[in-house]
Amino acid sequence: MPVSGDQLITLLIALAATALVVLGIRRASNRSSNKLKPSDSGKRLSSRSSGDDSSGDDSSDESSGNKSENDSQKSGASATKEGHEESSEDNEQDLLDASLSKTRSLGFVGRLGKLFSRKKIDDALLEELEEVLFTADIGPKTANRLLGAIKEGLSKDDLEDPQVVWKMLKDESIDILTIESEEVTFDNPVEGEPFVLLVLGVNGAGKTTTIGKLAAKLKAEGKKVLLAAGDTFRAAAVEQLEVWAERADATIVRGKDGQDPSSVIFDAIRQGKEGGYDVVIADTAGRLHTKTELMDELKKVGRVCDKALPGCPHETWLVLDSTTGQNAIAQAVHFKAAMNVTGIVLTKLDGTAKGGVVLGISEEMKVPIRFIGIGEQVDDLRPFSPETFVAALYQSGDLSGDEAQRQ
Ligand SMILES: Nc1nc2c(ncn2[C@@H]2O[C@H](COP(=O)(O)OP(=O)(O)OP(=O)(O)O)[C@@H](O)[C@H]2O)c(=O)[nH]1
Ligand SMILES: [Mg+2]
Repeated sequence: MPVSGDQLITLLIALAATALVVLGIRRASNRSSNKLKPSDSGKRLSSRSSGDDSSGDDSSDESSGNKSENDSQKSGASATKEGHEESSEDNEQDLLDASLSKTRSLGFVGRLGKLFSRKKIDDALLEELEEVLFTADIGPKTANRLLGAIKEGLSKDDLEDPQVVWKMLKDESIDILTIESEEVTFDNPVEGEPFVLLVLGVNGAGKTTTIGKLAAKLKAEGKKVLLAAGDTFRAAAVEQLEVWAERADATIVRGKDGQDPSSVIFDAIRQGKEGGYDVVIADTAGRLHTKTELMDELKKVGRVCDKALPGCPHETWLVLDSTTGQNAIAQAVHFKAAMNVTGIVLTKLDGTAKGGVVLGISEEMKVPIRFIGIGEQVDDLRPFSPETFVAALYQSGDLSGDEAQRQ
């Protein structure tokens, strides 16, 4: 059949259009299958994480992805880890700095800072220093020690330099807070037996909250955790621990209301052993009719722990509310006289001006501070480090920049 010129042109146009459509579909399918390649999606992620979000161009996206891959290969995994560690250390310091801001502005460090902002230190200033230290929340024993370090440890020339005196205060504070002790790893040296931690403290100090935070931390480390609801005197106390157990994904052993706390803790330790748990944390009552009754009850708990599993509790921690200032020091002394306290947890350091109480407790008790509570959330429990704490505590008085701040 003869074909006219017009028909030929229409046919060619149709063919060309079909070819274009086929090409377009192929390209599109290539692009989408490329997107699904794991290597490419990895590159995209790494380029995003390096902050290169602005470019919508695929090629530059890829090249920055390759570059960061190569860079990370060059520097190696350890460098990346160090980077993370450094930034998390910075975060920790920032968090603590924020928590202690009231102690620095309104507490004794704030008052000291005002004194030392004067150009020269004279006898009048030393007298004022004495007054600030002795009226602070650190207690007279610690005040004496700090003052003694300044008066006896520094020469006349040293005393004229506020920065030298400030550094002496920091160094002596680190000394006060550094109590030699073995690190607590929450591992029972006896295979197949749980590590048992007994938690004490007056009502409202933050025992249950601390136990919940700690349980979550240990669970995140892969440990099997059992909580013992040993505060059987208040129904609400058991319920509170139950809420935390759920939050931390830990198991809880609870008795009946009014059941003897020792028997609940005994059962929990036994169940901890039989059930292959790594850690048992026992909550206890914070208030009974009298202080003597409370201490007798706690002593009994201690004895029963040893019956359930000889040698335990492996650690006995006293939880103290830092907002109570010197009262916390008095409580610490009282508990230490009755129980073998092996660690302190200081709660509510966020938002208190009485952070200096940490020094008083350490000097008075000579028991290591294990953790500090800086909020009500599950991750607001931090391991205590004297250096980090002192850096945050005395920060505002550092006059010579970063180096001095981090000393
Ligand atoms: N801001 C702040 N609040 C805290 C911290 N730790 C505990 N709390 C709060 O303090 C209050 C008392 O805490 P609990 O854990 O119930 O104290 P407890 O020692 O178990 O008290 P009792 O069961 O009455 O003996 C709660 O409202 C907690 O949320 C902390 O580090 N910071
Ligand atoms: Mg409680």
